[in-house]
Amino acid sequence: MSSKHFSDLDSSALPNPIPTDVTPAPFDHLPSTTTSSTLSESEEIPCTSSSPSSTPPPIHLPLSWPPDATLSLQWIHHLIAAFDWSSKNLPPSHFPSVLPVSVFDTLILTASKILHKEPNCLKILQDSPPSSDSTVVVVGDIHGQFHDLLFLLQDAGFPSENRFFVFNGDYVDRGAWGLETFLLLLAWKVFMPHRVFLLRGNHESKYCTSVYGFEKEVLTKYGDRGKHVYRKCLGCFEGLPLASIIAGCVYTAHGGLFRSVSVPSSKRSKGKKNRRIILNPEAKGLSLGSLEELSKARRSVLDPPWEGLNLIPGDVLWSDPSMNPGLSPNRERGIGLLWGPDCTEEFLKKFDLKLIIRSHEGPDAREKRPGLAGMDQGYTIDHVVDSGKLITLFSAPDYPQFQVKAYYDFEDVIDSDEELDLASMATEP
Ligand SMILES: [Mn+2]
Repeated sequence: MSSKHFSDLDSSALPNPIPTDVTPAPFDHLPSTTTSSTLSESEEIPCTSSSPSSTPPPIHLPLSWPPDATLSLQWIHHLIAAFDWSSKNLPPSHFPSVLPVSVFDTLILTASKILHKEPNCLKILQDSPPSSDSTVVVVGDIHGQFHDLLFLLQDAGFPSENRFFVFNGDYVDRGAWGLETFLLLLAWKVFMPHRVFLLRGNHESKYCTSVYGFEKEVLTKYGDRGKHVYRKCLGCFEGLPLASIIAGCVYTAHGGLFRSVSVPSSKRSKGKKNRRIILNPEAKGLSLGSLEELSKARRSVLDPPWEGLNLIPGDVLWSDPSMNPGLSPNRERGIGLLWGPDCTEEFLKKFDLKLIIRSHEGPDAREKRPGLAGMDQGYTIDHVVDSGKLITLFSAPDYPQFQVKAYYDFEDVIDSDEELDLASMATEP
């Protein structure tokens, strides 16, 4: 595909966002990322092929944590070169010879500490003057397509003092390099915590990663230390913030809008009988939640609940727009909501916003959604209302992509995460 699968916020919504003084970071020492080799799992470390990607990167492997404990741009270049090379030349089980568990531990601990402290809804460029020449690049689902992430970073330019990135979740599952993708993003987060922002997707959860490949990928790559690595990843997922507001006018989240969970005091005092009104998602009076409610939600859950009182994380991560007006339970997915153009208008107007950017629906999901545009260009404009627009953004081109054997049986499991298997989730400890 030739189109961009990410969104440069170069609309009038943002103040003067076109950078003039930034050139893309050099990739010239890296092996080509435009071709991808097919790799069999039995392959030994090849160093004799004439393929350019077979040349080991000019860095020392395994990677080590910097002695002064401070990540540098050079360290990130090394990480990229090492992951790009190993993804094309090493069997997955040799991954610890590239990134030892001890280095993984330090990276994920350092990143988790930063992420857990962030608020549910990040405020990005909040106080930026209108003359700011900053750009914000918003990225949709990546789903383990590491080489596409490298292309995207090269094409948009690396994060920098005036180039911000907001990643809209779904880093892992389906693609074969979810670990490389997530770890590179964590490294950027540690290196530039106020320029790179990582939101949670519905796949950053225990349920999804156990069905769609990431757990198996981690166990394959880290062997007998795999369970430890997988647990640390789940702990980090719990810390990911849910949403962002950019320059006071753009709301971004993986799924999108969310319900109000506030209980009118008159009902609360009536006790148990009326509590059922809140617990039943099909109850009348489903209404849009506020940014204040979003800020108070408890996001540290392995799997966002689809019942009970803590429903906002599940809505933000799983909901979809609809062309039908109103808010209704998302029966296709079994969790989250469907919201109509009237809700988009209500939300934008109430919070003085111009744009909603959400992700979550790839080409396969969109094929089954009559009335909504197909995901062939990487984004769709779904709602156009008085106050602004709603965009769906998906950044995994040619998805689903199986350049190497996927870590889940894509013929056996459901072909989209449309139908959340509630029975299976309920049995999870
Ligand atoms: Mn998703």
